Amino acid sequence: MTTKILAWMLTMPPLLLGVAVAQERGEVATRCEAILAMSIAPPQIALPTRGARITSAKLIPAAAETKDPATSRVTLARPEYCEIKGEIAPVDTSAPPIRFQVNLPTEWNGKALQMGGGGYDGTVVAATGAGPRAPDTAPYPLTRGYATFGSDSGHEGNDASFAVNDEALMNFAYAQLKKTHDTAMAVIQARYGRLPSKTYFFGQSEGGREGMTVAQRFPRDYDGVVVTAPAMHYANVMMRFNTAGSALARPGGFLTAANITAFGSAVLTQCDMNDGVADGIVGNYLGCKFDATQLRCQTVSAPKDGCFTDTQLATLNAIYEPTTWKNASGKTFLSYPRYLVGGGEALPTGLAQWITGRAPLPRPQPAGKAMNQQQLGIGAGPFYGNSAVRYLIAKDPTLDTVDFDPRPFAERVTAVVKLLDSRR
Ligand SMILES: [Ca+2]
Repeated sequence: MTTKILAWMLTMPPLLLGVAVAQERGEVATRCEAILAMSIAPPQIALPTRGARITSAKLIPAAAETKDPATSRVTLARPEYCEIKGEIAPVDTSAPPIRFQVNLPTEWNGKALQMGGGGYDGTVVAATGAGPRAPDTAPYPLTRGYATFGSDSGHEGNDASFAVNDEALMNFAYAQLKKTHDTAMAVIQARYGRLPSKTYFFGQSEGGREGMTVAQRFPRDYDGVVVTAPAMHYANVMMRFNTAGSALARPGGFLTAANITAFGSAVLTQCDMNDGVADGIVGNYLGCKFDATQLRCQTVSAPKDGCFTDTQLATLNAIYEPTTWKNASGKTFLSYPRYLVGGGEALPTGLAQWITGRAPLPRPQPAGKAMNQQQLGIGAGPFYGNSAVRYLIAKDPTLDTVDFDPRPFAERVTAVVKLLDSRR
């Protein structure tokens, strides 16, 4: 609301004041709904598309903070904003569209924020909530007046099955970030009559890779990028997950909850004091030279109390060892250093969530969508890794990925790494 209108209203009696507010709200709603009629032509988007269309435009009223009595989960206050949903049409008609959402606050601070996804993406990032690792009570970016936007990255579903389509893979890798950005800029221009003075990107994990990707591929579009835990070596992360999943699926190779507890305790025993303070935090994780042999069971025939058999120690090694990918002639075409041991392994968000889950990958492995992470209780990593090998690399939804041999796929792995990894 401008100062001029405010000054004018202060001179009016209360009844007329109500009428003026209603009129202004009506104008804001009309301006929002008018965006539904807009279409974005291919030249307005710097990478090839068949243009974008708006599928929904509605004014969302301001909402106060709420707390879910069942979960105690707090949803912070949101301001009045215009919610725009739409689709960017692919060039290849068999590729999925990029679905996006742009949120235009009535009280705009003149700036914009693009938010990234997670895992394999596959759901529209609404961008109406908190940024990554934001304090619980920090007002949402939208509430602070940013025009925010996000997308589903050009496919639906949090698995890699989209990757059998080249345009969908390129969209996921990087192109959708630019296409979504350019489309959102056209929508912002239509609503406010000008482009943002500053544009930022927030993302975590896969969204962090997206942030590093825009910084490397489209640096002129952004004034700042904020990322946490960026999965920059994405293809490697996914292939490594399959290596871990393979070790866990071998006979006797699975790690139990007791194993993980014992491992976490041993890490703290060996490395907590490296930083000079016994506080359960391995501050000097680079100095943690963890010796796993201390976890070996004394009586291999009767492992108990979380001790590790030799097969389980091999699994632990497989989870952390360096990656060396060789082609069919034995030449190394890609390598990555080992993972670090640094505390937090036994937290619920540690190995249990990311690597082991409740059960190993089943053998034989069910095909495609039947490989359901939740139903089968597979760790996130082995699930993602299986999906990566099947769809990103081999394009075979029925492939059993345990002990997958990448050698025949060296060319494809190299191409996928070039597309997906933020290492330009
Ligand atoms: Ca410490």
